[in-house]
Amino acid sequence: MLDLEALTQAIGDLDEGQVVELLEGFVASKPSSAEANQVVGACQRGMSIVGDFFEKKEYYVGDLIFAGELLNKAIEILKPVIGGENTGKVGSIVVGTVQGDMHDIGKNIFASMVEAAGFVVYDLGIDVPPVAFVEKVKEVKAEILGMSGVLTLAIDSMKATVKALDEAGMRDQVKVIIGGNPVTEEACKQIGADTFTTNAAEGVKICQGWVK
Ligand code: B12
Repeated sequence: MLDLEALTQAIGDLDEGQVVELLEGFVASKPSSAEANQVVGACQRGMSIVGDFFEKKEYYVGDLIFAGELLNKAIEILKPVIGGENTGKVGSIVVGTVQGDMHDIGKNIFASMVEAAGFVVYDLGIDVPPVAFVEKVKEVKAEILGMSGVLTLAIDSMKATVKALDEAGMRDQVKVIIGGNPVTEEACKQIGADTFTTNAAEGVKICQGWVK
């Protein structure tokens, strides 16, 4: 198992060479998906360090952009080993980053993992307006809607989306899960989602439970 703290630190330091070396060694060791999920968690914590430096004005927007590219590269390396266990119980899920928010790294991680677990995934991308979520859920008769967002304003967009589902008379036909750094139990209640998580692997397990 690789040194998780060293990986978190290397991401926080934006040390691409070290990140790639650690991850390539890890993938070559043929890890279990549980170990791979721990590595995703270490990457996530590294991004929090980047966020803290940004808040303290030690990193700038250019560093955030680089961090985003670095994490996308990390996830590409990890893709062959991450993913929920494929239970063969498939369902369909619409995912997207909510209106006003361009952050898609966490959403992409969740989408890859839930797809690896056997779900049919309809990924609407970033900055998705409520009406687009509603139309897609209706079109593909999705069992689950997964919304992602990391900006504080994402909470309002998630709430507007659940309201739009309600107004379309569809709220009872679809389970709603939300993810991303700012989601909490309180936000979940306020939004009217069924559940929330800041851990993609946990999100996959919840979705599997829903389509049993
Ligand atoms: C990388 C980054 C960027 C990149 C994004 C690149 C990309 N392609 O996504 C870029 C440079 C574009 C960017 C831009 C901006 N950013 Co930015 N960014 C970040 C940073 C450093 C990391 C975010 C991230 O990828 N985290 C790692 C992922 C893996 O974590 P995650 O999203 O939580 O996902 C995990 C779980 O939550 C879960 N999950 C996520 N989604 C879902 C969905 C479902 C359904 C499920 C089940 C699970 C799930 O799975 C993932 C794995 O476990 C954060 C700092 C931080 N602490 O978050 C700031 C941060 C989010 N950004 C911030 C800001 C301010 C901005 C800008 C406004 C900066 C600017 N002045 O322009 C813009 C906003 C643009 C916009 N409108 O969206 C602030 C937000 C403040 C706030 N409270 O609103 C933060 C917190 C930095 C800070 N501390 O100030 N950013």
